[in-house]
Amino acid sequence: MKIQWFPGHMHKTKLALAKLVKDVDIVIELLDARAPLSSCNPLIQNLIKYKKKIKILNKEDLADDKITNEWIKYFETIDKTIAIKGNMHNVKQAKKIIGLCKKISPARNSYEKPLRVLVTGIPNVGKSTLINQLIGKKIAKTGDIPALTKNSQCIVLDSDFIVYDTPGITWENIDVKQIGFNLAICNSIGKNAIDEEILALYLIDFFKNNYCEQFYLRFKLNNITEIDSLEVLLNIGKKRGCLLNGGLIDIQKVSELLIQDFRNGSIGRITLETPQIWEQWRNEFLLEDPIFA
Ligand SMILES: Nc1nc2c(ncn2[C@@H]2O[C@H](COP(=O)(O)OP(=O)(O)OP(=O)(O)O)[C@@H](O)[C@H]2O)c(=O)[nH]1
Ligand SMILES: [Mg+2]
Repeated sequence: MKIQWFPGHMHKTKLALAKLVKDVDIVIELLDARAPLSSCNPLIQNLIKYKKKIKILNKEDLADDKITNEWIKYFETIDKTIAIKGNMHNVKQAKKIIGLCKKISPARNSYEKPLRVLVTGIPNVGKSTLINQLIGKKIAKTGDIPALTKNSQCIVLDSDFIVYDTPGITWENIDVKQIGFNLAICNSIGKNAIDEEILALYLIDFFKNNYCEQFYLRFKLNNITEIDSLEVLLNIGKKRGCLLNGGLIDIQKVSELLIQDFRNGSIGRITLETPQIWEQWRNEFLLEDPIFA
């Protein structure tokens, strides 16, 4: 099942990024810590291949800390990239990131030679939020909707430090179902690109093998491994009062509720993929690792 979500402004962004990348000293790429390699856009990897870069596994407050550490190690050893955790609630992170950028490009430190930093990544991963943190003001528009930022924006942090906020970008054809679904679950794909019921059933299948206890606790369920996923979804709907007239379960409503519970961390800190799972997919789907694109 191919997922296609590449709205018009992303074509423009693709061209703008290609141009901008040439003019900056450092690229900060934000990944979603809950799906680090699914959120590693191959199109971006291609553009930033030869640049100094920092990968930030953002929204780490929503992800499984142990697996985030594994991913950090993965990017540092396999990709030889600086990788750090990102969390908008961490008030110290702006200072740390600015310090890191200055350390990477020490020569760019004056009005004549300002340090130019580009922030990029898939939609809704937290780019504009990070920019606002870096500059200490709410200049860039933020919100929990993929593709909120539609145009690139240059913001001067200091006379010697410039940051660029850019619109989130996906890639034309997301061929592997798991990647598309993980991106959609993390709310980085537009609402119309995939049906919520399909997504909710996929998520239940995931919870049958991962984080079972947390899932059971959240929805007051018993063992679900032997139960059909639709049955589980209907059961959650019943418990949560997602009912239509006549007492039927409102499948759309319960699907949205389940996905939203995942997105806002109500089920717990969950990561959808590990380096080991990625290895399996790579063999199964003959995937090229996006970081080697
Ligand atoms: N839990 C959590 N939420 C975050 C974090 N960073 C950003 N968000 C939230 O994620 C949503 C998207 O943030 P934005 O900064 O608008 O994302 P963006 O990458 O600029 O999105 P586009 O412009 O649409 O590509 C907002 O609701 C933010 O509050 C984080 O570290 N943790
Ligand atoms: Mg934005």
